[in-house]
Amino acid sequence: MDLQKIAEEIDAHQSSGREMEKITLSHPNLSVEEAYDIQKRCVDLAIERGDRLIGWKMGLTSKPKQVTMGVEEPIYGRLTQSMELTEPVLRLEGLIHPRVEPELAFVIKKELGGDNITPRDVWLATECILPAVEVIDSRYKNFSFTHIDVVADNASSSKFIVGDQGFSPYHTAWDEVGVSMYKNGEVVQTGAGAAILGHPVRSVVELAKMLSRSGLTIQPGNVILAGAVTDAVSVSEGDRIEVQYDQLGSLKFSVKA
Ligand code: OOG
Ligand code: MG
Repeated sequence: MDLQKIAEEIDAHQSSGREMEKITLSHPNLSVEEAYDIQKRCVDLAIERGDRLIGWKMGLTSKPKQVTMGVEEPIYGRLTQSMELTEPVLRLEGLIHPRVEPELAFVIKKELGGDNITPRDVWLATECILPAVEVIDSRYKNFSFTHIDVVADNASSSKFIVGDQGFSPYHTAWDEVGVSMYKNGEVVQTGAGAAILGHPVRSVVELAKMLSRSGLTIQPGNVILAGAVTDAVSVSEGDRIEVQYDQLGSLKFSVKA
């Protein structure tokens, strides 16, 4: 099996914003390890074109999302510079069927790695926590995939935005932070930090452990999206999204063509 060829195919769809068939239809025997290998090759292609790896995301860390997507296991993906929105506008050009979800982002200041990491290690290595919104956009038709497909497609990573204000890791109990997401002024989702594996810190623990299986570590300066607090919501041109986080203020952006 030519993993590079599969990566080049997925990369072409990620770059052009055209949907594709699931890779498991034509390659039914791919393993999870091979899917992560394909993910890395896709991101390496973006890096060759001038992009830069700036962090990681965890996905499918909440029960409601696992049930919605039909994949009952957390996954990770790679975040690059070009995915970060630097102004509060989501442009639809190059996207297929984007969905938005409220998240919390950890900014890491010390290398984190190994398979015996604990929450304490994560606190010692965390510079700050930021409110965040992730835009996911599966390259697969109907936003439908298996575990292997979604891992290869970089865990549906597309765009993300983080707040300007960082908060100390000790600012609040992060599992108790309530989140409300509004679309065009109406509440569309509510949840709390505990939706992320019981506590968002556990998501970073899990990421470090998963990466260590491939000999990788979280680097100083990395940003980590810990996973969605609620189900994701579809957006289209003209939508205004606002997410309010208890004690942390809100994040807003608009969706344009
Ligand atoms: C996979 C990515 C899920 C999250 O926070 O749960 C994710 C998907 O649902 O397309 O980013
Ligand atoms: Mg997410």
